[in-house]
Amino acid sequence: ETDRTAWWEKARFGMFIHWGVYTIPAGVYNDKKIPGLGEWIMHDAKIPLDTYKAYAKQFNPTQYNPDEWVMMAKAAGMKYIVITTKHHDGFALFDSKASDWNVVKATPYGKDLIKPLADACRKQGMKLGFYYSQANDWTNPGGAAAGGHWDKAQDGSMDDYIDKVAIPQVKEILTKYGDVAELWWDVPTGMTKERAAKFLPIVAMQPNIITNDRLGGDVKGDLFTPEQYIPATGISGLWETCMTMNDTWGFKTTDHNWKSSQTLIRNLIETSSKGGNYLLNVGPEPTGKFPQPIVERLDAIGKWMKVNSES
Ligand code: FUL
Repeated sequence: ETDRTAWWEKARFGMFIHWGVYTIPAGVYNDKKIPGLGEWIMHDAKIPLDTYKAYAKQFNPTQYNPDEWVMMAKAAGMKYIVITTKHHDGFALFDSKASDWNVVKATPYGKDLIKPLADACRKQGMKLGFYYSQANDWTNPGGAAAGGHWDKAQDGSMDDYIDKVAIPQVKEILTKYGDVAELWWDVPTGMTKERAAKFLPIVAMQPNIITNDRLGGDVKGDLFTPEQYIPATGISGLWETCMTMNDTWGFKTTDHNWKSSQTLIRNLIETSSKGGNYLLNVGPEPTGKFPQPIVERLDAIGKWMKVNSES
């Protein structure tokens, strides 16, 4: 334990939020149900860039109420939130000068989604962390795609993408929204040591930030990140199990395979008893609302926490 990580080690429970333009197709493309993760639909269905980008014109989360989100997380006993500022589809949920494929420029909503969440978290004493897909970017030219590109418009130099999109955007999210508690890199396709090293001076602009182990290029980070499982005992470093409530991170209309509240509570108990944190995912609808099964589960967890947790 260090001063920097002490709060995190006591936290035990956080909320992961996956949100973006993939909530418009929500698992269905050309009248076909696309199996797999909702946020991977562009990749898995090989949707052309123009077609996928057009979904943004329908992304209008007028019911977005970040104060309510934070209240729900808090009531469930969660101590921090990590939200996707940009997932693999390249769509930025924040105002960005580095790419026009962002919520302000590309959607009818036209407003930064991260700023009001950061404000709500600050007001309610909730820590806020950012997920950022640094390597996989399926719409900004030159961005990597696990398995290769499927549209000519994706072609370009990955180094240019890193220098002109990823680095400036990470700088934006780490300088425009106040203290950032955690930085969640993901899927380091094509991430060499040289490319990874370029991010480090920017990360250092948030001296108290906690980073995960997915930047690539042999950079270790603070957190080991078991995905969809709880590891055996005996892990020495800090670790954070992330997990979905159904079978997708991003909202899908076709996924009803929800874990019971009892299972989720048991997972939280098992994770914390083994010394890890449980980062439990919610995938909001395109309107900005949490799906009802999620609201019910957060509520049930909160009721249990009220009786059984220290704070
Ligand atoms: C994975 C990603 O590819 C998924 O879409 C999701 O974000 C998960 C937490 O990490 O590796």
